[in-house]
Amino acid sequence: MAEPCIFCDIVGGKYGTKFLYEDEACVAFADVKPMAPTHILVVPREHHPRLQAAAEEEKLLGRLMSVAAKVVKDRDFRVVVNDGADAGQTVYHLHVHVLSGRHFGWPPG
Ligand code: DGP
Repeated sequence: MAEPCIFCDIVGGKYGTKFLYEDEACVAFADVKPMAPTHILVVPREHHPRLQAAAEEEKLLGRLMSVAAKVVKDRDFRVVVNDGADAGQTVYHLHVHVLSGRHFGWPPG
């Protein structure tokens, strides 16, 4: 049996999460712990534990970037993928963070 996965549950509609965008490949919804005035997660419907494990999925990865750009419309924004524990990944279902509404420093923390 597959491991429980919070994002699989959200994608499957278990909690009635409001989707800001959805198509056949992915959904977008607000992060529960926002790090910026706007903090949206773009999440594939299919379970891939992390970016490294989805490296061959070029079409899907392109879609995630395309949706990231669409959900923030024309505002300046930052896209982040935390891939693995040292990079800060806590949910092991591939997702793209889309952050906007404030200035972001560089280098990131
Ligand atoms: P990461 O640390 O890169 O794996 O990001 C996981 C993000 O997911 C983190 O910013 C908090 C968010 N998150 C975790 N659980 C939930 C949830 O149940 N609902 C929503 N909307 N976001 C969640």
